[in-house]
Amino acid sequence: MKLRNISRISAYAFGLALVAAPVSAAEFGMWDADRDAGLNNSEFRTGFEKAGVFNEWDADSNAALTESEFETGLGDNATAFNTRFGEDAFNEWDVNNDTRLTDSEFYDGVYASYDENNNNIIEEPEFGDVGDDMGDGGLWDV
Ligand SMILES: [Ca+2]
Ligand SMILES: [Ca+2]
Ligand SMILES: [Ca+2]
Ligand SMILES: [Ca+2]
Repeated sequence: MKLRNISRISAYAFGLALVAAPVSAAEFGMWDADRDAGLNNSEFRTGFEKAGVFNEWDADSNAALTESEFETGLGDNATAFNTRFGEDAFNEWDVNNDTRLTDSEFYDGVYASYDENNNNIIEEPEFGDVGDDMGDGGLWDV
């Protein structure tokens, strides 16, 4: 009886270990193409584009996101998104104020938001949030 309980507990612990294993879709080292321990805008964009968020959200495939496409894309993640990027991210990222986000406006906006110390490089600690948001069930899990 006692033995059986122990084996059940270790099976449970083993299951937890599997669940707790990192499921991040994003690896800093793989994104940092020139290995200078920071991600510049183009390294970030190359890595981030693989998630396919912009194209997925761009429902009519006209290479621009309207606010409605943006909100539909966010769906249930709107609250988490607003916590991370602020409630007015769409308008802040729309640099030319034409009420549409091009892919560059979108990627630049996301990039600048993760670059918390505003030095135009995403360092590994800043990248932690990117990894979280790109993992299963994260903001960018499309
Ligand atoms: Ca780099
Ligand atoms: Ca569109
Ligand atoms: Ca725009
Ligand atoms: Ca930075």
